[in-house]
Amino acid sequence: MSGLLKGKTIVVMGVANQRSIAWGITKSLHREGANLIFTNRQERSYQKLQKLLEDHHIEATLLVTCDVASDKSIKEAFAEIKEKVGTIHGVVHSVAFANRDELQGEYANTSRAGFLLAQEISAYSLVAIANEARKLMTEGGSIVTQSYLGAERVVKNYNVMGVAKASLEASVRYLAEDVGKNDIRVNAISAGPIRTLSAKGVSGLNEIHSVIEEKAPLRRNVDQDQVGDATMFLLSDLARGVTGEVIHVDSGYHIMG
Ligand code: N5H
Repeated sequence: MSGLLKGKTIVVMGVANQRSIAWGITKSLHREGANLIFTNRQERSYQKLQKLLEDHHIEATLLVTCDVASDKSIKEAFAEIKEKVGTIHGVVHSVAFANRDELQGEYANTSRAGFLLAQEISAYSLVAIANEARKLMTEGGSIVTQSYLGAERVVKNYNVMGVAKASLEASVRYLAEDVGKNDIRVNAISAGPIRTLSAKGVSGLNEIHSVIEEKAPLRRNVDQDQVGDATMFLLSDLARGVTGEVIHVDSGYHIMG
């Protein structure tokens, strides 16, 4: 441990299991000495998280229920954090959802309800969370979300999620302007493809991984730990001059024509 986050309290949203990007991030934040608060959608997910934390000898400051589809739930979660912990210095937003049947075929077939659901969970949630979290960031802060190249380019099958991530990345910029006056930074990591529970069952992942090995400058795929370290950097004071940015952690794949 080099203690880059010593004395900082960070809320991590989106750990489902050991393959979650948010879990890779958790390990990096813990290594650097952060106090960690976790949010989960359902209380029954606590057990899995608690086991992971135990296995890795990580002591959570607090576990809170938070359903990002509900303003009431978001408000209650941050009220509980305020009451039990007080000031926070960071938020990790690693949450997304789209209907599986809309992550294939033509984007043009996206339903109104499916479009709105992807936007609500994957993009609007950052807005609502930033607005609650800022009230607890009385010493300044850093908010980091997770995106993907499909926000910038057409990536086969990503479809409605690509449009939601475009909205998420634009939200990062608008939010950065709003909360910058309170010394709060907002940034995104655009990670290369990683096999997580969320993406389980979606087609075409194997092929995308081999293309990265062949074409990315570093000729290899990225993992949760690499995303964890880059996210840690953005949460730390090393990144104090960085806001409104999208950093690609993708072996350089996005620069290739
Ligand atoms: C081009 C690709 C591959 C195709 C698209 C993948 C999109 C994945 C993201 C969304 C969030 C996945 C999703 O919502 C799946 C759900 O419908 C079903 N899964 C679940 O309900 C599981 C159990 C839970 C845990 O998932 C969630 N989200 O709650 C993109 C890939 C190359 C890169 C990639 C995998 C990007 C990404 O955004 O994750």
